[in-house]
Amino acid sequence: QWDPNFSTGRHSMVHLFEWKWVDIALECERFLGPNGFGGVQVSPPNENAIITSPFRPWWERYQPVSYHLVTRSGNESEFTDMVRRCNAAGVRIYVDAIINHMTGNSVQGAGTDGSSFDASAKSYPAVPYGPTDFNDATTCPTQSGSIEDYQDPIQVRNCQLSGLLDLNQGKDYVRQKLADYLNKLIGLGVAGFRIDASKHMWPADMKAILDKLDNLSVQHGFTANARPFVVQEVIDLGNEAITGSEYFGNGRVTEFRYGMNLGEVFRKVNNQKLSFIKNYGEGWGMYAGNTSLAFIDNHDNQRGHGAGGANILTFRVAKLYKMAQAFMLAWPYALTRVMSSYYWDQNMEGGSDKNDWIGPPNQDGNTLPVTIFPNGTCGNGWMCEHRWRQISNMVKFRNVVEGTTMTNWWDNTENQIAFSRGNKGFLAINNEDRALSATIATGLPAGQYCDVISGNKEGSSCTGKTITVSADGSVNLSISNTEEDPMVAIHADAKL
Ligand code: QV4
Ligand code: CA
Repeated sequence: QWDPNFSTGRHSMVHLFEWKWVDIALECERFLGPNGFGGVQVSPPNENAIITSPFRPWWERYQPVSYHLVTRSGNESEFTDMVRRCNAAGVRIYVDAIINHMTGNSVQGAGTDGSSFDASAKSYPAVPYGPTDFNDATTCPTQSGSIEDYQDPIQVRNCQLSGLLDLNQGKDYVRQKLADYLNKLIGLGVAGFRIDASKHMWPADMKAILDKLDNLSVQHGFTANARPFVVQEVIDLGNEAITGSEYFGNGRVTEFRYGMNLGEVFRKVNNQKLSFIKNYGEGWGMYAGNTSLAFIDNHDNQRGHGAGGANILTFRVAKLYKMAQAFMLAWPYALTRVMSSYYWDQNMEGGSDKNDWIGPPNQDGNTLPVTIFPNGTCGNGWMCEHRWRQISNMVKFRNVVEGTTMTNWWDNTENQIAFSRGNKGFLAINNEDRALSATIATGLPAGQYCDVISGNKEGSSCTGKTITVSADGSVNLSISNTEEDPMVAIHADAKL
């Protein structure tokens, strides 16, 4: 269902992509809990194929071998400990559930828990799955067995996505195995799931599996009868036979147009302008906010996989990225997810990154720990965008303004905008190549406020800019376009 089951007062999640369980537990206690994050999407915790060519790619984790909780992120006891500690810190855990398929049809080797499998024989003894548990020529209409035409819903569901052996979720045995796996996670205290490759499963089959799921566990702090949160990964840019709305009955759906369009707007391509986003969300034809998950980038499209293309904003274009994240977190649309990445050297050839496979920072394949410098940034190659002040403070902004509507929209018809959230918050962005200088209504009570983009409120002072709101609620605002972050954000909890 659609409710993330966050603890009170929290309203965003972060994808700690490829992090180890021990590091996520520490991050929940030392940063995410204290800074108002609602939850963490974790990488797939189930045993996956060990891919050695290329060497240990991030995407090996999208090739299940079994539902044993042993991967490069850690083992079952580490996973269990992480969920318990994060729940205790008020931070939920959402599992990336790979239930559409198993490994590639020609992948060999063993799994991360040592389990054997034989893809060519469609045999996964550690589950167990055998050939009759997979789609085949009786259910997939293509000769190749792969999806060939995305305008044919039967192929998209019953044939192989990039050669990944396609489970037949129409079978009770398969439905039960998948439900058993998800129920085990629920029993450990997990709050819900990001369901991978949902486009490639029939909504009714998914519902049959979801209906088998237990209520969330009360001893992990969930209210009685709480249902698991569900967000279904469906890439729907409006040009295929399958639409995200087919999945609304099961839970939320990823809204990829959100990040794709904002990438164009902030890069000012395709004649897009910032002033056009005054009705962003449903006004731009996107799904209803209460059934969507919004994000600027994800683990696929930050490296050219999935959807969004070259305009997707990532940590590599930090100035625009922070502006887009600030807008998303201040804007009253959808459930918001912040990406947290690791660095890799791109090798662009012919428009694509030959290094798009590179896995997490590692030593001989073993994922490196996340180290934290005294200034709060991360080492060992972890980007930690979620810890950037401009982003983490906007996660708090979203918490403060929850329940208010967007008011006082202002723009200069080009690339300077500002708006309020009721009488609780105010954001202004200057994406022009000249200064923003205007007197603008903030919706806020008169007083001095700390600008949470440039600093933090500490006691009764601000480590960044102090913004004065006049008696009539307006601000004489000037934002130079040459500032590191050409925007200002103030809110009720940052009043000095
Ligand atoms: C290769 C060939 C195939 C061939 C196959 C034979 O490309 O034509 O049939 O070998 O075995 C990896 C390799 C890919 C390889 C495949 C199977 O990149 O070349 O096929 O393994 O061995 C991630 C990566 C994929 C990766 C996959 C499995 O993006 O590159 O494939 O993991 O390791 C669509 C879907 C959407 C999907 C998106 C990427 O609608 O659901 O494509 N997004 C999700 C995840 C994504 C993941 C998958 C789905 C699959 O977000 O990360 O793909 O689980 O839009
Ligand atoms: Ca399928």
